[in-house]
Amino acid sequence: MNPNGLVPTVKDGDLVIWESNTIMRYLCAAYGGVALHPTDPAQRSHVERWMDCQLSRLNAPLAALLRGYYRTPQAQRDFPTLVRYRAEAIALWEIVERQLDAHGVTVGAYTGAMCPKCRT
Ligand SMILES: N[C@@H](CCC(=O)N[C@@H](CS)C(=O)NCC(=O)O)C(=O)O
Repeated sequence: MNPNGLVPTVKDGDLVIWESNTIMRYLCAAYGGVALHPTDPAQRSHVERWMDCQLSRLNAPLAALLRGYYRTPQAQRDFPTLVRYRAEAIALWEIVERQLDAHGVTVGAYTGAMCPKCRT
């Protein structure tokens, strides 16, 4: 269903949707997810910056580690490169950690879309 052969891929009736952020926006628009994807431009920017950050930055070193370590036979692994990807991943996820330390959530504090558990 997905020309890239990847997940996630969602089928909603006749519509096939791929790319996780597109799926998220579609589900929010189609099924009343305004709390997760606000219409207010400023509030929406808080959500979308993390979506874009995940897509453009956070995922890359983890995907490289998945391919270079778990999907590469031990004898063929390029450990200096893997160590660089690991350091890159840690540095990026520390940004998320700092956001969580400061606000408890990545975006809910700005949009009011915190889950019940987060509010307690
Ligand atoms: N940018 C795409 C990335 C999709 C992607 O990389 N999916 C991975 C899993 S997270 C996948 O299907 N991998 C198949 C495989 O590695 O065999 C999205 O956000 O949906």
